[in-house]
Amino acid sequence: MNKILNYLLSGFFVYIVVVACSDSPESAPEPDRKPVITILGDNPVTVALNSEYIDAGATASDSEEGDITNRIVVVNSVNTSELGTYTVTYTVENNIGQSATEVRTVNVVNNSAPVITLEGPSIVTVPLGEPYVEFGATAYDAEDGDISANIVIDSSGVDTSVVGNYYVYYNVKDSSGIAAQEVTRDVVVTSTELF
Ligand SMILES: [Ca+2]
Ligand SMILES: [Ca+2]
Repeated sequence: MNKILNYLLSGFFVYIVVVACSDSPESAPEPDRKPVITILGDNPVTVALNSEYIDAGATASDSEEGDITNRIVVVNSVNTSELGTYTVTYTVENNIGQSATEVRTVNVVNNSAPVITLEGPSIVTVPLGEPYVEFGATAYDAEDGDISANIVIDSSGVDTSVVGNYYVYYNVKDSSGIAAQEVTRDVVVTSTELF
């Protein structure tokens, strides 16, 4: 009996919440929603003084209009020749004039970026069906020294069961959060057929 009462009460409660939360009880059309910007890469991001700042960009979508990334307007104030904190501002507007804005913070610091060096050849040929064997890489940072152990190797795109050209990506950051320029290795999977 208590169970049934509880059940009825909880149902009633849910009903009250639903009614209280819905500002348009009659099935009015969903209001057109604002676009949404998604910043790619780190935010905030730390870059070395006098280095080249390459912005990782952003994407924009609108629930009614889909992908509107190509309409993003970027204002990039980053000056890597001067220490400081800068911003990259992304703004997008949808077809009915609703806009969205996101801001990335970029810290330019007096600290150098690490450098990645590949071990082994930069182009590796793998016979179809054979495993890809990783040669590895080393990373050196002027402030931190050898940070090879921190390299993140992404070979997830390599499929040696299909003939083709693939890439392995090598990335590392120093203790200040400064990323090395990404290094790639080309993996060529070739057919073993003989003619
Ligand atoms: Ca919309
Ligand atoms: Ca460093």
